[in-house]
Formats: sequence, structure tokens, C-alpha cells
Amino acid sequence: MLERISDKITDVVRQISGKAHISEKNIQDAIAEIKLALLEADVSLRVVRRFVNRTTEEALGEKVLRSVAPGQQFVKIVHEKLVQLLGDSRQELRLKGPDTLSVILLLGLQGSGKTTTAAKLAVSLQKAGRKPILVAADLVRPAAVEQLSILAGQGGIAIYKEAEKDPVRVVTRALKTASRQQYDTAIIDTSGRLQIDSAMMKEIQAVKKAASADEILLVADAMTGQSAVDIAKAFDEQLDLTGVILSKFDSDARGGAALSVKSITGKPIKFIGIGEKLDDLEPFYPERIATRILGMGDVVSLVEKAQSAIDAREAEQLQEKIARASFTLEDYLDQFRRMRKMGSLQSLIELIPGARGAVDESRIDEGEMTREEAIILSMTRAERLNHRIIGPSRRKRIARGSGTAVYDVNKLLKKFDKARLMMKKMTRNKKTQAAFLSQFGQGA
Ligand SMILES: Nc1nc2c(ncn2[C@@H]2O[C@H](COP(=O)(O)OP(=O)(O)O)[C@@H](O)[C@H]2O)c(=O)[nH]1
Ligand SMILES: [Mg+2]
Repeated sequence: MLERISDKITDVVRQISGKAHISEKNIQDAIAEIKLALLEADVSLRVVRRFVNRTTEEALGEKVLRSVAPGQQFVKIVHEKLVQLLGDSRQELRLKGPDTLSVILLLGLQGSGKTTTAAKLAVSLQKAGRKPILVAADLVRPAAVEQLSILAGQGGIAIYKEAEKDPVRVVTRALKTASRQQYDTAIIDTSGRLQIDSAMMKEIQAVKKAASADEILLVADAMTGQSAVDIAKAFDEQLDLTGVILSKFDSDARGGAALSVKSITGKPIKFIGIGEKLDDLEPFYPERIATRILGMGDVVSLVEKAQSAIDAREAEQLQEKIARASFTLEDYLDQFRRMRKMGSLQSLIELIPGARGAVDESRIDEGEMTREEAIILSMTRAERLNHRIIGPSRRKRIARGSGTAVYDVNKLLKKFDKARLMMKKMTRNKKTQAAFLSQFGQGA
């Protein structure tokens, strides 16, 4: 979503941060370019102006021009202002303790992603140890209840539904039932319309009253750019939102919505939807997004992602192996599996600082990964533990067993040797780390 804007701004930042001396003119030029990038990303003019004014004022202060590393000082200011723009700190959901039922109400236009987001949110709360129940209160769209049921089934989440036409009655009974059955969070999926109209607003207002919700979250489609922000404003004026969830953040739209929602509505973005699957919901961290826009890499996200895929003990063992250079093909195979758990390789690599330029993403080939996996699986355990014993006749056998050519086996073994070498340097250098990761599934 933020790629284009990030590419532009990263360029500006790279140029200026490398300079030993910078002039007022350098700063003004850099800010002008950042301004252009923001406007191109569909950020509203008002928001851009405010950002530009604040950044200019601070950057032209003596502190920057006279500092030892003026370029970096400047980048730091841009970063700070971007974080401010995005909403300062991460805003968590404000829910009650587990003994009382908390209520989350999801609102939005039709197709914005409410139903999907309701299920995603339930899955993430369940993972966090809460006991959520979904409430099917979109009684307008045919099959909306059915859609939510299916998603609930997929995520292993409880659902409250009934054959009824009045959402207020459904919500009232649902909350009673949820309390009685000791659920701690009810997530209500409501009906939307194709555009904001008074019938929808009236219905939602009635549901809101019945629900006395702890969180009133607008699900807005990030793909619609500036109009997502206008919609947020309109909903907020009538319903007093507690926050916004930007869905479809995985699209290649221009990102302006993410950058303007907070400034325009004053309401924080709490989550972003990054795909259609139930796991594709992420907390929104202004700091990390700003870092990403500036091309500084989203180190923290990467670390967290990796952590959920590798547990701490495993990681330690792996590190030891790397240090002793006793990393085997069996470990290599393990890595593939972890990579898969972490999601697409591409999205992972993007998060590594400095990796974007260093890794040729177009060369990453998940098919190659599968081929390599097949080759390793055709080896005996002894061969995996000590790849040096794999001579010509073993190579032939492995190729036949994995449905590949001897050439492929040779290639993999060569690559593995190279990877082992790289791994030794890995802990010392981030770029090497990126290059190492990019080894997986990459043609030689
Ligand atoms: N790529 C992507 N698609 C999404 C996301 N959230 C929802 N969708 C898709 O958007 C469409 C509409 O979603 P739905 O939940 O039915 O919207 P609703 O009408 O507001 O309930 C569905 O095809 C979803 O799979 C997201 O974060 N990323
Ligand atoms: Mg729906």
C-alpha cells in the first residue's frame, strides 16, 4: 500500500541524510519533494500543508543546520512529524476485564470489509486469550448472516444469529445470551449501504444505543483513498466513533487514507486489514508505518513476525548452530517451513532495513523453494546432516527421487554452501541477513 510513497520519500531521505553539510535550500527542496509525494499519495491538501509547516519550522531551526549530522537530524524530524500525522502512539482496544461483557460495534459501507473484519478481530482476540462471540446483525444484505457463520466456523468462533429482521432486537438478545454464557467480547457485524444514507444511519444509531458499545469502529476501505477519509468523517459526526479499521491495506492504492484519517477525524486507526484471510489483521503502529515510509525498514514488525514463527528456544539453538557453522541441510529445510509460516517471502523481505534495494525481489521464486524442498526430502538423514558425503552417485539418486535433474541438486548444494558462509556473518550485518533470507527459493 505504501510502496510508491515510500520509494519516493526514501530517495529524498537517502540523498539528504548522506550529506555532511546541508543548507536551508537543501531542506526546502527536500520538503518540497516530500510534499509532492504526499499529494501524489492522495493525502488531503490540508493535512499536507500542516505537515509541511511543522516540518519546515523545526527543520530550519538552528539545531539542524548546526548539528554534527544535519541530514540525520532532518530525517529524525520528518519521522517525528510523520508519526504525529499517523496518530502518535498505538491505540489499543479499550475493553473491559474478562468478567464483564465488552462490546465492539463494526460499522461501514457495504463491501468495506465489516463482516470479514469482524471474524478477523474475533480470531485475534481469541488468540489473545479472550472469549469472543460474533453477532450477526446485518439483516439487510441477503446471505450476510450465512457469510458470517461460515467465517466463524473457519475461525472456530462462536456466533449468535437468529431469523429476525430487526437488528435492535437481535443485538439486545445476543448481548444477554453472551453475558449469560460468559463470553467476554461481543463483536457486532452491522449492515452497510452502498453510500451513506439516512436509513442506514438511523438503523446504526438504534443498534448503537442498544449495544452501549465499548468500541465503535468504522471499517473503511483503504483502496478508496480520500473518500475513505470523507466517509470516516461523516460517520464520526453522526456516531462518534472510537476508532477506524482500514481494510484492504494490502492493495496498491496510494496510501493517502492511512495518512489522513487521524488528522481529519481525530480518531485513531486501530487496525489494518492486509488480506482476505482470517489472520490478515494487524494492529496499527504509527511509529512503524512512519519508519516504513521513510524506508528505514520495519524492524519491530519483522522481529515479531519471526518470533511467532520461531520460538525462543529454537531460535537460540539455531543461533548456536550458526555460530558453530554446524548448520545442516536439515536445518535449511526447517527454514523453508518457517518461512512459509511467516507468510510470503516478499512481504518479509520488505520489512528488513535496507533490504529493499539489496534484494532483487523479482528473482524470488516460491516454486524454486518447493523444488529445493523436494530435493532435500529425497536425501537420507545422514546426507542431510552432512552434505559433504553427497557424491556423484548419490546426487543422481536424489535427482531421480525428487523428480529433478542432477544439475538442480548441484545447484542447491552450492547454494547451501554459500548460505552457510553468509550465515556466519549474519548476526553482524543486516544487509547480509537480508541477502541470506533472499537465498531461499532464489535462482542461482
Ligand atoms: N484484499 C483484502 N480484501 C479484503 C480485506 N477485508 C475484506 N476484504 C474483502 O472485501 C470483500 C468485502 O468484504 P465484506 O467483509 O463482505 O464487507 P462488508 O460488506 O463490509 O461486510 C470481501 O471479498 C473480502 O474478502 C482486506 O483487508 N484485504
Ligand atoms: Mg457484511
